[in-house]
Amino acid sequence: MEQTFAIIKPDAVSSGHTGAILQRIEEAGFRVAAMRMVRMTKAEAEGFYAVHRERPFFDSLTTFMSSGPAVVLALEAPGAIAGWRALMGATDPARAEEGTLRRRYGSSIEHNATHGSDAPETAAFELGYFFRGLELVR
Ligand code: FUP
Repeated sequence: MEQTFAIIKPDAVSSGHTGAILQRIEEAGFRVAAMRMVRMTKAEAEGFYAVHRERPFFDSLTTFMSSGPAVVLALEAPGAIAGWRALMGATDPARAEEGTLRRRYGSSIEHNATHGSDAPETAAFELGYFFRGLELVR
């Protein structure tokens, strides 16, 4: 069994798509091991995306991620990391496959509705950034 870290980003929360995305998550067979609504500060968003700090989109991305409430999740399934990235689709919604969450709910490469860890090491860092061990419910 594998765990991954997911975010329903501020664009999807503010446009009222939280419930629909959670339904897709459950229908796809993920177990929700932890879930919380957060309003990140700019500094918290910068810490989360620290690997991107040299990228030209860093300031805009972290401003967006701290612009309103988001939902953070720990998702569990066999192959959860790759499975959740497949359900999300490509980073740019315009390039994401039909039927994926980013295609359906994203509106730009920045406002792309969802986040998912890309590897076991990033999943471990990202889960630990938002959840204490005690919050991962069995
Ligand atoms: P992903 O792993 O699919 O979330 O994509 P990346 O790690 O490449 O990018 C992280 C986040 O940066 C994306 F979710 C959206 C944002 N981003 C931009 O805003 N502009 C870009 O050109 C690339 C990424």
